Amino acid sequence: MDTLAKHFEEKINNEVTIEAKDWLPDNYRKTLIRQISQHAHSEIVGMLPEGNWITRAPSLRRKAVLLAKVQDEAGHGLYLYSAAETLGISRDEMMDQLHTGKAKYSSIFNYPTISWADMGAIGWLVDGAAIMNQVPLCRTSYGPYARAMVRVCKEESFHQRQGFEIMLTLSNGSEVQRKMAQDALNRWWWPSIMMFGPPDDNSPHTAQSVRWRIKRFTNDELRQKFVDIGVEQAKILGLEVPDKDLKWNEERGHYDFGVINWDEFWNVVKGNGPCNKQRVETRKKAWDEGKWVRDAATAYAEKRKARAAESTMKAA
Ligand code: FAQ
Repeated sequence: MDTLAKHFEEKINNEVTIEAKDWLPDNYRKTLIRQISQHAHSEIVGMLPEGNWITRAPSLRRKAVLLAKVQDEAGHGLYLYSAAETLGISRDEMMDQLHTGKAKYSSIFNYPTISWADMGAIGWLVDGAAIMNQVPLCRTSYGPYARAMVRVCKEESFHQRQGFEIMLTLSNGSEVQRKMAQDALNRWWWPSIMMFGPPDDNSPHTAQSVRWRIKRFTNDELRQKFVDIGVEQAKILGLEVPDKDLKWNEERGHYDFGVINWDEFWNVVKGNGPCNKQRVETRKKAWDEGKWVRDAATAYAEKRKARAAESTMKAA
């Protein structure tokens, strides 16, 4: 092993964060670009299912909260794209990969939001799953990613609480509202536990990512933690988790749960979920329609740079 690689390994083993200017093995860089850019794409595609309900929120308070949440997701995309850029990929390249299907985004955002209760279920379950996955990422080995995650997690906690509160209000409301909440739980539970990715014995990246301390837990470990917490939270809501095989296992100290439909998961990941085409089309349209804004911002930045250079020359 050459000196640079040895130094890198030592840093990883001693929990010293890797920074943008450090030497990195090529595959470490590639893995991070893949994971961080896919994470960023998930944040901005994730704005769409909830954006669908901003104009139909049931009160001004709910509308303001939802609007703020969706804006937060855009901010998360921004921190993450910026973190990925430190690894040598441009924003345009990442966008191209999203638009051409070369890069993935989370499977969960390919499901439709058909009732107001879905805003509750997404906040409670989807943001809940995101936090479970992302809190350990605050200790990921790449510094710019870890630091971005600290702020993201603070905001995700607020998102999770607002979702749970929507579910609590609905489940304590009229019979129709309670049914709406149960229906949302029925539709979002399984896709949420799929979010953690394929099982460990079918996850090509987990072992190496855990060795590099990019991932701190495996997909199955995080999924189990999420199920254990989610089932207890559903009890508080008085709702039933749609899994007849769910059972507390005294020996393991965890809930056993039913078999996940991995065919459905891969089908969605491959682009055949209920909303995949619509999501990518919407993103492409937003990108095309935003071109004039990017052009104007670039022209303005260039002009300022030229002016600053001119005044430095004059002063010299
Ligand atoms: N969907 O070997 P692994 C959010 C792919 S943010 C689609 O296990 P890895 C906030 C995977 O990319 C949600 N594809 O891979 C929010 C790989 O394909 P590739 C996103 C998936 O990377 C809330 C292949 O399968 N969070 O929700 C999925 O070690 C509400 C093999 O998988 C993050 O991205 C999936 N669910 O582990 C926003 C967190 N799972 O790349 C709005 C950071 C796996 O070889 C509203 N990412 N695949 O073509 C991670 O922790 C990891 O990347 C995993 C996957 C755990 C997602």
